[in-house]
Amino acid sequence: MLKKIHHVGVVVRDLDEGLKFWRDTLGLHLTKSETIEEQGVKAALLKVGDSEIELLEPLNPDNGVGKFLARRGGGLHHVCFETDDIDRELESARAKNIQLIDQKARHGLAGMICFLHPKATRGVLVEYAQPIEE
Ligand code: CMX
Repeated sequence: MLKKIHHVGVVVRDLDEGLKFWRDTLGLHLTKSETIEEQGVKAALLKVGDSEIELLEPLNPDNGVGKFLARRGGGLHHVCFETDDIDRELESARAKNIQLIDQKARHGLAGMICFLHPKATRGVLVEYAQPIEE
């Protein structure tokens, strides 16, 4: 079951510059920051109530996030729903013939994650995340 919006992804040109607004000006609390080579991004999660904002800086201009930045100049990138069973969620999406980006859940900043293709979701990139207890 999809439980809530876990985070909203926002693409920025420069993570530190992005933090100046989201953390320093708005006052959101930075909970995690990591370079995820496999996703080609530097990412940060900032808490707001029960949800988060995820900032993404592309590591190179040729990956999906890099092309998004070049084309749209940054801004809202994806919405992520939290689930307590990501494998079942993926199976359910597959059964509904929704085009998937990830055939299997993998590690991301928000835990185990997977993406549905924006072509199959009316133009909005959708992520599912199952947080990992730390
Ligand atoms: N929202 C909506 N549409 C998007 C999009 C987005 N965020 N990113 C790309 N698109 C659209 C493009 O506009 C383009 O549409 P048209 O064909 O109509 O022009 C199409 O998708 C293909 O875009 P592209 O620039 O050619 O980029 P790619 O196909 O190389 O990659 C995508 C697009 C979505 C498959 C890729 O970015 C991806 O796999 N994203 C998921 C992974 C990701 O974003 N990781 C970073 C987050 C890490 C984390 O949260 O942990």
